[in-house]
Amino acid sequence: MFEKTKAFFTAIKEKLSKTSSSLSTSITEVFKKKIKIDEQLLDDLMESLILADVSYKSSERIISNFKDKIKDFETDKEIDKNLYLSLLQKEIQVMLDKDDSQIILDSQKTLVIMVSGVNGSGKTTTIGKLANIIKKEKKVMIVAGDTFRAAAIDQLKVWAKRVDVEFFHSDNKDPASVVFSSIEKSKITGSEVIIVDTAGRLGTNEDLMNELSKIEKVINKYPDVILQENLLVLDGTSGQNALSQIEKFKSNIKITGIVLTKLDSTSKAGFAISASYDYNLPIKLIGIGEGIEDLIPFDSEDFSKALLGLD
Ligand SMILES: Nc1nc2c(ncn2[C@@H]2O[C@H](COP(=O)(O)OP(=O)(O)OP(=O)(O)O)[C@@H](O)[C@H]2O)c(=O)[nH]1
Ligand SMILES: [Mg+2]
Repeated sequence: MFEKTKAFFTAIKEKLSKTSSSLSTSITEVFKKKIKIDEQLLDDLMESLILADVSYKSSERIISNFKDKIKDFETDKEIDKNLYLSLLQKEIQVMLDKDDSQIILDSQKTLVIMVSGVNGSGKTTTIGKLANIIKKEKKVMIVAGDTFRAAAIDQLKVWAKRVDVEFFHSDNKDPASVVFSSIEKSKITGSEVIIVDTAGRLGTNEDLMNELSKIEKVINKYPDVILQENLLVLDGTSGQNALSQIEKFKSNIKITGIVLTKLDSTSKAGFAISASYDYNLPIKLIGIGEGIEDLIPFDSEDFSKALLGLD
């Protein structure tokens, strides 16, 4: 369902070039300044990682494993920048690798994908793009669980039209009731995958967070319906702040994966390493633009290379 072509990879490199700029430039600068590996160089690398929004915990692990890898190299020789960059990249790739990074939709049951996150992170847009991918194999219904604003319902409706999938909304203001009705409706329409949009919320608002767990409970009541994915959408430009968003959402609902959006316009996505490593969450999809095709499966190798500006 989520296949990749060669043309696609070329496009990605282009689009991810902003993601790569900050970290790769600062790391390359570190290697440029120093010609030997020493404590100072390792400190400078650590600082570059932290400035690129990688958490202290993740940065420490990268540097300490990197140190282990290079301990057999002769440190008094001039450094081979490319070799070291590729060792760093592999360390980062391992931290981004997760067994469950794929969205799998091969069940016979009705599968629900719930999408949440803070305001403006890219939830609704992601749902439109995701519906466009899934509809190639399964009958999709997208559900306006963002009952907060009429404009939010309209925005999702426009996406439904654009990608030509079924759209469900209700006048009921309670999102859990809307989801309940959408599941009932799916039994009539034969929809196999239900994607639920939710209103943007800060993880600090307890009432709104309870609303999300109420939706989870409604879905879990049906034996023939599975909450297959509970995706947290993080704006790639939000830097370290994204990590506190993870913490708050995770303490209220069972997040199954992360969607990183706006990677076409940010150089602050270093936090992705920590999202994966510190919080043990797979990054499943990345958003690389506002267009219908601009949602792709996450690839730890491509992403870590883009971060370090490697081909
Ligand atoms: N460049 C870029 N823009 C994006 C991407 N994803 C979403 N956007 C834009 O970000 C803005 C917010 O996107 P929405 O999908 O409305 O975000 P949301 O999380 O549903 O917002 P609320 O419902 O208000 O909480 C829109 O202008 C989108 O076009 C992306 O991957 N790249
Ligand atoms: Mg929205």
